[in-house]
Amino acid sequence: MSHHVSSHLYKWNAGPRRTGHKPDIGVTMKHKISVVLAVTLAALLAGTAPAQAGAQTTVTLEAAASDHDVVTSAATTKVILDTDLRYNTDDMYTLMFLLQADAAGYIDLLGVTTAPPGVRTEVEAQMGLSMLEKVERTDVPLYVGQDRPLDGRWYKDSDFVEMWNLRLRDNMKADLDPNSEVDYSSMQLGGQYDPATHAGVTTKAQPEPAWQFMTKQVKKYPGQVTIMSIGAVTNTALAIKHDPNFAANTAGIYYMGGVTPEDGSNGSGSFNWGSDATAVNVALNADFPKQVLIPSEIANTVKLTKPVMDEIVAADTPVAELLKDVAYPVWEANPQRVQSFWDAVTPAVLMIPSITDRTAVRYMTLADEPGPFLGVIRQWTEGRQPAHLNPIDVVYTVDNDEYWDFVTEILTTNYN
Ligand SMILES: [Ca+2]
Repeated sequence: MSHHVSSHLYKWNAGPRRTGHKPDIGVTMKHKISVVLAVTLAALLAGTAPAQAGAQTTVTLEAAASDHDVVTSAATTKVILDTDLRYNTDDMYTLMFLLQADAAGYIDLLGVTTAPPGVRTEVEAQMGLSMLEKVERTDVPLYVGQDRPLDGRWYKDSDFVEMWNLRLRDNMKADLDPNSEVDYSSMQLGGQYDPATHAGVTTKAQPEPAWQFMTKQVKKYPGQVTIMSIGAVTNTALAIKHDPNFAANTAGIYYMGGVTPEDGSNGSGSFNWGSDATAVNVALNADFPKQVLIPSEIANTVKLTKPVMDEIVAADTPVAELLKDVAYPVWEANPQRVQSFWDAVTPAVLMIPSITDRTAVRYMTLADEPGPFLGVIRQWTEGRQPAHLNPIDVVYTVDNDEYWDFVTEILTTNYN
């Protein structure tokens, strides 16, 4: 749990550490001042000083105050984030969003698992651990996920890859030669791999594979764990295959996945879903109590711009400091920059269901046989679906004003 981050980039002082231990005192807070008073009072009752550095805090907050209609709380909503995490991507913002939501008491973030298809999951883990150290949140455990698609056969078939002119990512290339060693230094990481941001990272990933963490947590907290799947669905599919009760015992799954046109016509697996179509079908067909899909098209309307970044980086929170150091320079260099915010819409839909503008129930499956249709999504509207398919709640748009207001509130509030 040490945080000897040697990089000169990260200059804030480590303040009092929050702890991962958050028993519920069963009080609904209306105002932040009440929260502070309640913490002090409860700490006094418990015979401890409030919020001292390194002290085990003996109280928790039901939830911080918000102008938004947040329906979740840490007591009822535990989240596992399954992510192809890299610096300066929407996955990084999603993690920061969830860390702050956890600190606010809106959710309980149980852990982070790394997923394809961003870069190799070990590299994502390294980036994730460095992010968690930099924002002083090493209380959140990180697990390495499986790199290879569930059904890796088409990646192993070089003739097929060549015939269809497929673009292979590095993890897929490695799969073509199972004996090859991974050379991280030569990986094409889209300019996102910066050795300086990895210097001095001492936190280790947890020894268990991602899927096992998922199954254990769902067993431990039946009906309370939401899987937030913002990469390929490989780890979740493995959890389903290892534990037949897994899906039914979750609270549900929220995906950031394929392209699913609102008119019901065929879609595509796109980045997240297309890289492991077999795994997506395993999950879509599993008996989750609830499945919510935020498709890629959401990014057509949800864009991060500099005025929002200006507001975020002006805040005095470790999360804001991290974003200021690693993300803000590109906004300063190009004030007109617009960044798609795919994955980071997902936490808002979970916490504020009323933020969705247009939704519909769809039934869907992906073509998962090797061939030119691999990854194509066939979807059905309500009443026309094959009987064996599960309903998926698809979110087409969110209220942009409310979304950015909530994102800004979450990322700029110091909840400690
Ligand atoms: Ca992602």
